[in-house]
Amino acid sequence: MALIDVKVPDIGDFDEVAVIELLVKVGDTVKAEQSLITVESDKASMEIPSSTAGVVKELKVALGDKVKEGSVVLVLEAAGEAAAAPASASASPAPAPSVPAAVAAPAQASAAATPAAASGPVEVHVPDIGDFKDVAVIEVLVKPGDKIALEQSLITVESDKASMEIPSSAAGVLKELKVKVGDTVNIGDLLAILEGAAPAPSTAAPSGRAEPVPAAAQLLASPSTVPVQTASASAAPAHNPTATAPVGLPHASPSVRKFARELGVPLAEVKGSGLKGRITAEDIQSFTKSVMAGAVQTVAQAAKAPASSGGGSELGLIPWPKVDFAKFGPIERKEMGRIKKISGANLLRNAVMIPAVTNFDDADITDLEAFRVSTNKENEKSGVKVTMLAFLIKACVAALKKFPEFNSSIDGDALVYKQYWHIGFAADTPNGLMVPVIKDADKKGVLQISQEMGELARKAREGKLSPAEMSGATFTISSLGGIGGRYFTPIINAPEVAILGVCKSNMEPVWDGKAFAPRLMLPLSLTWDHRVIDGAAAARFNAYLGQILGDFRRVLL
Ligand code: CAO
Repeated sequence: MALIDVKVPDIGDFDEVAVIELLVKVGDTVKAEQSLITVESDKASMEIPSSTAGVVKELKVALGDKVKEGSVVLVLEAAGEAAAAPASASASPAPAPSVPAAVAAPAQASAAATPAAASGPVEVHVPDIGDFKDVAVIEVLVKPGDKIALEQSLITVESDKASMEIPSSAAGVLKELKVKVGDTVNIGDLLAILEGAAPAPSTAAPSGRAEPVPAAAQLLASPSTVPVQTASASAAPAHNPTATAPVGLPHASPSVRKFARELGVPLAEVKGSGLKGRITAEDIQSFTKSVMAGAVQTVAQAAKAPASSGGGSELGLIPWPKVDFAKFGPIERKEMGRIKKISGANLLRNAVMIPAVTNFDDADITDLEAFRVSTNKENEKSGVKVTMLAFLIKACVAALKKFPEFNSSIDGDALVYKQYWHIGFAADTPNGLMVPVIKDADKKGVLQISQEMGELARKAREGKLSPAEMSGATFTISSLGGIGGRYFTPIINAPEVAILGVCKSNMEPVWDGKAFAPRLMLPLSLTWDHRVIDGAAAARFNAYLGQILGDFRRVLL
């Protein structure tokens, strides 16, 4: 199979056009004359067709690249007859095979102006647009009364492969427009009548035939001539004004694209209100207004927006209510702190993306609490206070070892089972919620964990935690035990798959088979990712955790 460089064919004298769309990718099978890329100048966009059929082996251009005649677009492995074609033929494909003589010959005049006195009315006609017939007017860019500059675009016309703007051949005031959106035009059709106009000296030829136009002027002077022929080459020899825009290419004229680029508007997200869904300059303006007003978020904004400001539109939800609170009473507005903004965005993603379920249970910690209190009494002088949370961390490591999926993470279609047990714990700080991590909790004793926790909690409150001290957790515990409450539904800290919430222990009457006995019960709230864990496993995890907390010697087993 022969490898063929497919090059940009003759696109007239204008060079350095930007690649704005890649229409094929490596591995695609393309037909001869199938469009490969879309390029755009400031006045025209056009598709570059393939000179031959084959399979795309390598793309040689990327979005934003500038190309000109002869630039290699891609490498094709030629199919069938094409492969057998002489190398020389395939090496320089698409020499604008269907370019009519008009293009190969000296360039055409711009929109032809009927000779007239400098101050009298001047007729502006459609210039030579090559072989194309009945090109649809898709946009009218001026209105009567407008002051028109020489070569200012008057209308946009479109074939099925290119759109282009037709410039004025004269300067003056627009008296009358002779076409409207939806009309079809041909060479020589009357476009407009200008008053007080002075036709351009070089474009005065009444028939549209003129002296050669300098290369740089061709695009403006005869926009359709070059791009239409080049763009369509032989791909669309028959004009088809009803053809729809190529899939994936937002339907908009070059000037609208430029306008959108200047404002940073993502064209693909704008709904066109023009003919055949075409995006107009007004659509860009109203999209911009909606974004500014907060009624619409771009995809890029939604991806990086803090949770609190999410409008909900990206999920297809109705917009967040906008209330003028001051109407109902005095208010004070305070910007949210950095940590709140960051954690808010993370919490929203985790709440929305994880199918989370919470199981509630109670653990009898009567004996454990007695042990903790006596240990602290014995260790009073050491300065290290053993906390219930440190015991919980140890107990959780034992449960995670017994139920390894709780210590895993989703990675595409796979589960990653971690062979280390790093436990994060939620810490309430003046700046917001932070989650420091006790690394290798399986290798540490309760005393060491208590000591590290105290240190990390202090750093968290002082805002001195390093990123390393907050990363790598495989499971998290959120304890509200020192504060109160019964149960709650903690949000999983992705990419972890489970989190344990703990509330304040209470002395409760517990039936021991013969009588009610006073027992210190610790409320547990285990939230888990239903993609990884199921309800039975969660119930077993809680039950096992309860057994360990009820008799801590089980940790040794
Ligand atoms: N039941 C009853 N009492 C408890 C308890 C429990 N489950 N857990 C702790 N206590 C007691 C402690 O024994 C301590 O009492 P003493 O002072 O008499 O000894 C007191 O409550 C305070 O404990 P603590 O909060 O200082 O220590 P801790 O180890 O329990 O918690 C830390 C440390 C950093 C986790 C905690 O300070 C904290 O920030 N908790 C909030 C976490 C949070 O905000 N979670 C919600 C996240 S979702 O928004």
